Amino acid sequence: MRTGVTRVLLVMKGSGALHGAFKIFRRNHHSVGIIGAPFSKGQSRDGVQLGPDLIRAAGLVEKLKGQGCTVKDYGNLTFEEVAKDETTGRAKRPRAVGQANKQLSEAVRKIKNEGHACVMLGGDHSLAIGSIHGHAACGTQLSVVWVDAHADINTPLTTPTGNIHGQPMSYLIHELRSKIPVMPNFSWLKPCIAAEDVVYIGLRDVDPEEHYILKYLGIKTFSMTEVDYLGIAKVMEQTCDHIFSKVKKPIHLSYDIDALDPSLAPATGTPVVGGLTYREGIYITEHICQTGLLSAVDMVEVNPKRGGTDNGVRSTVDAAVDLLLGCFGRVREGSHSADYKIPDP
Ligand SMILES: [Mn+2]
Repeated sequence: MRTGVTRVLLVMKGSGALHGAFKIFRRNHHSVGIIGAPFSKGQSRDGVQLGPDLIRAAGLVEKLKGQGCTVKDYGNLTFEEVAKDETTGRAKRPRAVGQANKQLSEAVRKIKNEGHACVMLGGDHSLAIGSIHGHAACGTQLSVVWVDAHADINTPLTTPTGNIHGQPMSYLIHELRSKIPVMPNFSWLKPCIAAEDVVYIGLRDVDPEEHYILKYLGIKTFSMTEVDYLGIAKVMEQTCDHIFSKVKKPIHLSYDIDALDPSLAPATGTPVVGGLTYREGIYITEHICQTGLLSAVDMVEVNPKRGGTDNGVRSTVDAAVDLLLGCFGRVREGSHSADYKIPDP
């Protein structure tokens, strides 16, 4: 527990004031380990490999420290070029994606074993394969909260584009194991997530095959329609009811910046209109932080070559930083140290 700034929060749980029992969450000290994965081969647009350094340049480490976190930056992974990387099934560049994710999995496992909450800065969303695998390799069963405009659950045989950033969930979920063909450089990977431990938030561009898979597996989803209908507070309440229904497991938050509306976060490879507002996006992180169970976060698909304008890029990167700050204790009401006193004249 952090000395100094530890506060006790009163958070109302339940669907209404009468129904709600008050639940006490203690804000703990956050020890954060950051790993950059400047990788872009899970899709075909140049620029997304610049995400990690851009997010750092916007002051992520300093700002996390400024709100009382301990931060260790593990730097960026370096990835070797793969000379011949033919398509497998329909999946493009499987060798590069498989190798990069193997490296990332090992890095994330190390960061978790050293006791940090892991922040993975992407790079494209294919990196969730290694990030979640490495996190799960620490031995505990995980819950995954996937915040994204897209479901990213095509298999290498259903994918309409071939881009593996649209497929990571299919490799990770136990129930899809028999649907995944043998892929070069993927032999290290075993599924590590149960379909019932996954929740999606922000969906609005789902392929028919993906829609079938989500229904077939009974995965909990909150598309933008549910966000509109329920409001983000109820979405988060129901998200936590779902992932905590049996046992409270550590949470892996996989945040694709394209979940946010493109008016706010245009610098991304596959923007889709009608996304989360800044406030909804931040609320998700605040709520998950308050569970005390956030164990790893991916922040992916920031692409400065897709922003259109400097302002568009800046707005996207700033949003990514603010989301990460929300994950680790920043609250909009402000905060103060426990020993603060108003100065006497
Ligand atoms: Mn995604």
